[in-house]
Amino acid sequence: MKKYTTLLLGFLFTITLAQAPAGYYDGTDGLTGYALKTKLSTIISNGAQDLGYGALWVTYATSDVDKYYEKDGTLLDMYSEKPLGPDAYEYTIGASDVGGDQCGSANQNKEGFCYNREHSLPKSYFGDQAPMANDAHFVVPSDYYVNSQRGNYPYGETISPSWISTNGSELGPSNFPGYSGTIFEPIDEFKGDFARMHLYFVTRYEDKLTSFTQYQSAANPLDGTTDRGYKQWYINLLLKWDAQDPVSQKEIDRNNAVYNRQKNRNPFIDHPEWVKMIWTSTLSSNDVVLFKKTLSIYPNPVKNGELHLSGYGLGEISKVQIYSMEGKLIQTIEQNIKNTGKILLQNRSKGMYILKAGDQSIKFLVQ
Ligand SMILES: [Ca+2]
Ligand SMILES: [Ca+2]
Repeated sequence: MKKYTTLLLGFLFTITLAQAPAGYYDGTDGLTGYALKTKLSTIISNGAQDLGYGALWVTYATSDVDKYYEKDGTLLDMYSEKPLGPDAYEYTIGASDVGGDQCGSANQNKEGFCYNREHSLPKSYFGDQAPMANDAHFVVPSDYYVNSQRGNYPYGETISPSWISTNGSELGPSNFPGYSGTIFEPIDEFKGDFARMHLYFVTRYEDKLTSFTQYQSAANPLDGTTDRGYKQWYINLLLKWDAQDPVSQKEIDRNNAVYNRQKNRNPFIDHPEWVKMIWTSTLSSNDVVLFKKTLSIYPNPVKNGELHLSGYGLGEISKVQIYSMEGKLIQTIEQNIKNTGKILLQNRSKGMYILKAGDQSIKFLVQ
């Protein structure tokens, strides 16, 4: 009985932490569409504090700690974290003069050297102005080198990456309907996290969006409107990512930690249902099927050099290729791949690999 009580208390505690303060979202009842968005914009702007750019380092010490993967108290960097582990490197939180790995003035162009502050919505899209530039709800800690590779490219999806980071984040031409320029694709684990950050941005800064048109470019997904906020292809992308990677405990904790610092919240973490109540996707069901990744690998991690592929459309696939994380082709399997059919790996070295079949890429770990 005592055990159940403890479990129940733990459960209640978690739920309590996940909630916004009583009354925070007062006035939203019955609202939908862009009227709801405008009300949320007022709510989350009210009392929001701009702590400045330097304060982000301090915020990260509570908002971006790995309590979910290695659970080792190192920095949780979404551009280098490998959910299946092991990470290629870990960062100690804090400035270098106190033993941390925060970037200083002598940064090196390689992964794993230091972490800095990444505007997940590039700062060039809004002229690097405050308070946007200092907002921890979408400015996150990330590896310096991956951050610099990403540059000012919008997020998107690619099936032919020109560059892949150690955790599988990709740079390449967009394959997402409606955009064909270069994009940066974070790993699946964090796609919803970034989608909800970007939906927060066009809600929090709704009254400033028209002024950002002076920074407009083909790569900039902001559309200059106060309501929808982004070009339709980008809304389609964010809604897809929001649906495929729902709110996690990591995001709930992060929302609370940022709230404790800058006194405003991301409403789409507190109320995920509001995303679809405000925005509408124009992706046709064909597009959704075309871009739905249906193949899966098991077991993953792979043991004994044997992996099995399963999923829709396998019968039409006659070639499977396996790549290293650096993009080097390791093995080509040219045979009719049967559902749950076995593939024997020639290279059984431990590490992360990518399997490509048709237009799909799947990452897997060899143990
Ligand atoms: Ca980690
Ligand atoms: Ca996630």
